Amino acid sequence: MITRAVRGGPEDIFIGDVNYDGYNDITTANRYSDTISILRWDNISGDWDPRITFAVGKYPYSVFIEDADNNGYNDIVTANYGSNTVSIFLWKPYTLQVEIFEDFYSFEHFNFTFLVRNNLRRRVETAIFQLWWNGTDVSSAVQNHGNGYYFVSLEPITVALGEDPIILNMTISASGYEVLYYETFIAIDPDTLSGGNDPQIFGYNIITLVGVACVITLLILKKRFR
Ligand SMILES: [Ca+2]
Ligand SMILES: [Ca+2]
Repeated sequence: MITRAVRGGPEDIFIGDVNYDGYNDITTANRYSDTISILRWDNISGDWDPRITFAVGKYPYSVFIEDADNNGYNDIVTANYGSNTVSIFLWKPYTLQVEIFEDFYSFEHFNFTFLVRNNLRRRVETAIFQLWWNGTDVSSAVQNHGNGYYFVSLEPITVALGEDPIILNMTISASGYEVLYYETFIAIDPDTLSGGNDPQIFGYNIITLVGVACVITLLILKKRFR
């Protein structure tokens, strides 16, 4: 048997997915402390996270998890015997964040590893990418490497001085999150790639920036100081 502490006077209990991550959690209505306790299941650690406590109305007798406002996300409601009220906690979806964790450029491949986390910095392992490289759908090239890492190898497109950088844009979705749109502009000067004789140093001679103006400015500066 496993025991977990909650707040004073647990009167009712309900198991349901309170944070819409696909895993059921435990919620109790705590009659004598006018609170609910939530134990969220953490599938990475294989245990429940420490309890979260929320104040509700007086003498909560029952708690229930269901989508109360019909937006597709579960909410938590309690019936409060002592105050003739219900307390309603509406679920607010987490937001996704993505960053380029690693990149590598050569004449054969442009390789990227993206790290996907939520706004609580927790890694998201169930993200689905829609990815366009220079306007071409390359979504099927994205590989899920686990632990929030997603790898993709793209056909190289280089950009000479004066040409526009190449857009890499994507939408990232995962259950329980609002869809995220992300884009970056990539300008790799072919001179930069051919400048190194050792392919292993290619990854260091790169220019990756967000924003067309910045990229072009830097390319010009780079040429000037050569
Ligand atoms: Ca859950
Ligand atoms: Ca809802």
